[in-house]
This record gives sequence, C-alpha cells and structure tokens, in this order.
Amino acid sequence: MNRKSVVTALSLLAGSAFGVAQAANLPSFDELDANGDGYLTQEEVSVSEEVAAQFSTVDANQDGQLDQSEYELIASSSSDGMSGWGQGG
Ligand SMILES: [Ca+2]
Ligand SMILES: [Ca+2]
Repeated sequence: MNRKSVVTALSLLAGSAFGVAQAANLPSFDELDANGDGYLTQEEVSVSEEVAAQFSTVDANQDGQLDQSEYELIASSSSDGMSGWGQGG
C-alpha cells in the first residue's frame, strides 16, 4: 500500500478562508490561537515544537506574530523527509 498525502496549499482564492487543508501532525490555527485574536504569538505556538521551530522563518513581516497565511506556510512546507521535488505539471 502506498499512501501519499498531497497538500496543495496554494490557492489564490480571495474571500473566506475556511476549511484550509493542513498537515496531519500540526494543530490547526484555531487550536493554537488560544485567545482567538487571529494571531499566533510565540507563546501560543510553543505547544507545538514543530511550529515553534519555524516561527521566525515564516513570520514574513517580522511582527513577532503569525497570521493565518503565515501559519499556512508551516503547514504546507512541513512534511516527513524531503520528498516532493520534481513535480510535473
Ligand atoms: Ca492569539
Ligand atoms: Ca507576522
């Protein structure tokens, strides 16, 4: 059996971003956003080692918080191993 989860997080859809695909082993944005302000602080993401490790990497605007689009960078880039190179159209 061969199981591959292909997560395509590239969507140019503007509008309500609800029900976004996420990596299997990562908590959802809402789960991490303890106070529900729509941003993840370093303290909030500390519950997930994987997220915390990439916090500064995906904090594109360097404001010390992750918004949902920034968080999705972790979810989309996170995967076991380095498979995924050489994608064809
Ligand atoms: Ca928050
Ligand atoms: Ca940010």
